[in-house]
Amino acid sequence: MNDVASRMDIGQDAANQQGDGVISTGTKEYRPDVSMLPVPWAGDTGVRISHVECIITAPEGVNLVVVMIRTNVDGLYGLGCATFHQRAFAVKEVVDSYLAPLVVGRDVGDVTDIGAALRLDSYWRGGPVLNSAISGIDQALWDIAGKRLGAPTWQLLGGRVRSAVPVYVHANGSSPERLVDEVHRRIDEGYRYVRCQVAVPGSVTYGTARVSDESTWNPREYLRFIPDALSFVRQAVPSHVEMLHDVHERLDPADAITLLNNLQDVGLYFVEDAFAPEDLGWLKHARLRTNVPLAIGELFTSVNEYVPLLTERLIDFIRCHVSAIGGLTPALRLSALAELVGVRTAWHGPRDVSPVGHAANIALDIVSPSFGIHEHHEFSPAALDVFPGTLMSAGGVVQPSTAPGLGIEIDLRAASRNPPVHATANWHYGRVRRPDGSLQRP
Ligand code: GCO
Ligand code: MG
Repeated sequence: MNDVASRMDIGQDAANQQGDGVISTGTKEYRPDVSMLPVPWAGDTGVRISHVECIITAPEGVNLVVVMIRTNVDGLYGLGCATFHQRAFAVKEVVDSYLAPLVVGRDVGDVTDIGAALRLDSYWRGGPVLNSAISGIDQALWDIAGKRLGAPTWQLLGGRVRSAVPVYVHANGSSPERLVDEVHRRIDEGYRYVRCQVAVPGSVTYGTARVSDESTWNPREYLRFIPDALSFVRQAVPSHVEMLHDVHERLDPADAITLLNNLQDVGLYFVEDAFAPEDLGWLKHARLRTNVPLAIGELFTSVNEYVPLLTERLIDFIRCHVSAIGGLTPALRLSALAELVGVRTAWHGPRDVSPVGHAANIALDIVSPSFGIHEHHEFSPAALDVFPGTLMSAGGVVQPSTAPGLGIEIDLRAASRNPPVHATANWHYGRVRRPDGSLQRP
């Protein structure tokens, strides 16, 4: 097929829907017939992408980025999570200026090919900005795939392998005693898995206090303090309740191994990010010297980074931020590899993953034999207004939505009542310093 002709045909189709040959993607205008990627096959579904919009909203003071794909079928649209809250406006620019022109006019059924084309079109692949933008498109197409067939997306991914998704929530304490109170509060709410973070005297501790300009972090104090603190909590909490802990890469690698050894008898469900992405070479050494279950990977931005960690069984749980690797399609491959090598998934699910992203995580959890645990965030009423259908937990588990697609809607009026926060609102990861003034990696 003649490339230019096919571009023109498909472009013209999409353009006709707008009536003037020009398609608007929020802030930008472009002519799809000169920019769209052609495909050497005819559309299978007959349903085309007609409009792409990238929405940033901050109902909880954190910028959530969501891509909305409209189609030439009245009322048929999809939503995908593209949240990288530290660089939200950069993601929107990529969607508006680069990805929207490439996908308008494409058949909505070409989910895998569209994602691959977007990844390769920039020549340099990956990175959290590009991947988050691609994830927004990818998840929105999976949402549309479900809606077209009138089925929840998770049914298209292979169907249930479990009756519900057990979740963990966060408990933070200003002291070990306060942390025990918090964990009990979580138990009373029905949770059975709790991530435990506790303030270290003299340090502004990850998970327990807002980082400010004067934030200091003393890794050696943390190393000395945390094993006894977590042991104390362990003894005060019923044994059926699983405790987790996030180191957030705040130790030198040799100290991380010492910490893991000292936590050996606490019986944690997993210890997260004991090593920074720069220090993964230490995992082999950690494996030989401790048997504490290791969770890692929320900072990874490519499925390929996981391959040696999985095939060499260097970690126990994958903590991938699904939008940072490009969406549901790559995450499906990753969960399949995890299943083959006996590693479990624990997709990253803090408040800086939108309700749409959480629903995508739940879709993966309910269909994956490799599922381990789901990180749950209890969204506020303001977030529920923006995203009707947001999944809530009950009795420590989340049920997947039975609505077609991912099951999450967006109320655009509510979104505009909760506009983005300024970029500086998230400028704190470069401000945490050690007692000698040097920077501490987040
Ligand atoms: C977690 C995380 C988050 C991150 C945050 C960064 O395990 O939930 O570490 O709390 O710090 O997502 O933006
Ligand atoms: Mg973490």
